[in-house]
Amino acid sequence: AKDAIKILVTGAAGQIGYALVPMIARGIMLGLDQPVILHMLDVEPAAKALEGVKMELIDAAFPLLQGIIATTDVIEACRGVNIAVMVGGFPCKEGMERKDVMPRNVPIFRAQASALEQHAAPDCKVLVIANPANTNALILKESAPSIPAKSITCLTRLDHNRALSHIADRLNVQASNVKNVIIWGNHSSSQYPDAHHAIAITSIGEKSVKELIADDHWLDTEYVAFVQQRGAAIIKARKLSSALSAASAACDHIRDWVLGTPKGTWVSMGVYSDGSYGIEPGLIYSFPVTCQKGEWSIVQGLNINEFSREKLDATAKELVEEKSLAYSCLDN
Ligand code: NAX
Repeated sequence: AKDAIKILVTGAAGQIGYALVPMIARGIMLGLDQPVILHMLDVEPAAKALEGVKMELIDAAFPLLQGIIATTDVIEACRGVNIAVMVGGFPCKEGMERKDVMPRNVPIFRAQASALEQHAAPDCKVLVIANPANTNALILKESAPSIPAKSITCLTRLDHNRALSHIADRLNVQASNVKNVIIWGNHSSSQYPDAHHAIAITSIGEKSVKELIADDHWLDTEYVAFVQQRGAAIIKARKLSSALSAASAACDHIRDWVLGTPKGTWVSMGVYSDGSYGIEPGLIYSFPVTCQKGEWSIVQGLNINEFSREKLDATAKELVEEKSLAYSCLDN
């Protein structure tokens, strides 16, 4: 039998945490033959609720779940973890802007970064979900210099999955028959959902989505806006932000990263920019990536037209602004 993998979920008493931990315990993240040990972290005011989540996990008698740690101690939470899913943070309440939450999140991510650096497994893979996800991931990276940049990512897979589903809906096919959309840039409304390179599997084989839809105007306008604003639409409908879809996307992200992407398929991940596609190095930016043997690499050589170029640069510009805002909080 395989050794158990230790998975940290921060903010585990929250909405996403509540949807995510049972998925992990059921083997949706790492496979039905992979035992797991859950490390759940939350803050003191949520300690009781966290204990309740632990009780439910026990009651579910998950065959793959070999252990549960529920704690408010960040060091205990990080000890020996192989995977860290960072969901907890200071929430952006109504009327607040990024510049208001950044000073709250910077110290959280700094502290958690050093706990991971000192106590997690050396090859620990980190996924940041808490918003502003890209910039929180960057703070984590900057605050933990011994963790390789390749090990720190942020979640744009939910946006990616939304982008797949919306094409599938338009073409009247299953989402699993669409692939290779791209989310470029920031997990914010400046992101660029790009279907110019997407492919759909139809009864006559693989076809370009651009060809099948034959409406570039729709792809460049309504489609982009739909995906960008989907998160807001969920909040309007549920009075709460996306949780089950975010948890499911987190499982997709980690599964593909650890077990590899299928041949001929790429996915979107927020990763440390190396300058690919002219994006300033040193930003956590969402790119199309393939994964193999536990490592992601940015898909190279895609043709970027003038329209897309502008969108790629606009979302990069927003990330540069967030970065300088975050750095100004670091100095204090
Ligand atoms: P909730 O407010 O339900 O849960 C957050 C949990 O984090 C709470 O239990 C809170 O006590 C805990 N927490 C706060 N500070 C902490 C700290 N320092 N250490 C550990 N735990 C801490 O929010 P939820 O709906 O679960 O969303 C969590 C985060 O995900 C938010 O920042 C949200 O904006 C972000 N999202 C990101 C998405 C993405 O695609 N990247 C999509 C979904 C979601 O909006």
